Amino acid sequence: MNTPEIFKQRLSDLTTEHEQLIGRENRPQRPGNGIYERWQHPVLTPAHAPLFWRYDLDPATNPFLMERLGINATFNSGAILWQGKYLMVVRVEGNDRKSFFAIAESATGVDGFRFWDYPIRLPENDDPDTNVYDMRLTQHEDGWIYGLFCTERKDTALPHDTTAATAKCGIARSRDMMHWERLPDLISHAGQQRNVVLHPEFVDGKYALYTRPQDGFIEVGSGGGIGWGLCDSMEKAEVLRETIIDGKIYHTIKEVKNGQGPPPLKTEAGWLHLAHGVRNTAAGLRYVLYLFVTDLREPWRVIHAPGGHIIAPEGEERVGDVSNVVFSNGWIRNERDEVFIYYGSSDTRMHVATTTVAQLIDYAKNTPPDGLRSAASVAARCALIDRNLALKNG
Ligand code: M1P
Repeated sequence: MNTPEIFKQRLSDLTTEHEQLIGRENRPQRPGNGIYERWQHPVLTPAHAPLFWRYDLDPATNPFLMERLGINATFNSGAILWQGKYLMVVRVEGNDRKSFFAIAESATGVDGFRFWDYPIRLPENDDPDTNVYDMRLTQHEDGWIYGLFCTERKDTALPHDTTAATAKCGIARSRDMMHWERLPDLISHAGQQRNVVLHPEFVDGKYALYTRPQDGFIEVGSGGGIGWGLCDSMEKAEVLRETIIDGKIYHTIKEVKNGQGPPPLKTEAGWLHLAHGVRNTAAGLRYVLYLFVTDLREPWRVIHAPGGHIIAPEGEERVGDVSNVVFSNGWIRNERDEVFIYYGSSDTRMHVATTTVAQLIDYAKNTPPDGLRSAASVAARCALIDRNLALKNG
């Protein structure tokens, strides 16, 4: 084949493959665990990125139809139900390791996710971001949709360490998901900030934030845990005091660190929270998701803390750029009180698990808390066995 033919054939093959991937029907994996249904295929992969983001489609300048700007990963997405559509604000990472945000839309929430034509052109502020990632979307009662994300920059205090970064909470807001206004970064007074999430309602007339004060990526310093702080304004956001509401605990799924996932969902039983917990292993860090519930009037007070993880990496989810990780910063409750939990696996791709508010509340109330000792775990299991054998034996 000559070069124009190669170009034509490749374009046709790539287009067919891409459309097949986006049109691929997804199915729930049954019978599942009764808490949620995992879906068979990832809902978003790097291959979902439009061809026109990756290839120069002009045969004159790209006769071999080479990929010019590869996409390495599509993961850790914020999520929102917007005008009847399921939207993810995806953390897209190029081959150059820079992350950016782009919106992918689906009519069903479980398949058919297609990126909008352009990534979000997030305005920078005076101190440009080196890398931005993991946006949490909050539809606040003040009328704005806020996107809180991590902004990383070189740590200038350590000029010779090319890996040293500072992490802060960047803030943007929108009314239409298309135009984004950048606000100053959150000022906090306790270490670095990743995983900051805006509570959807005012608390005592103030904006309320879930924070994660920590000295470094692993080093906790004086902080660690999911914090709670109030601030007067999002236009000059500053939390003066952070109180840990859900701390790290020895020999649990959140022994090394944890962080709030998406904004909590308001239910009759309290605020439903999804979070990630991290422990260390000989094979490296292991990230899992867990659930807890806080009081409706006092969202900083944990009232149900089911023990253990609700979602841990399984199968292909266990392998990727950063293996053995599941991470969620987006979920959607629809008008039928169904909940779509979007989670990234191994910093590579996005998945969905579906459930309902009723199931999550049942899980939260009826899963025994972590007894923190093997003997307590055995006691909880024996209590279950006792009840079941009594049932069986009449
Ligand atoms: O690589 C795993 C995760 O690491 C960070 O999460 P955390 O700050 O809680 O450790 C984030 O960079 C996240 O994006 C990533 O998935």
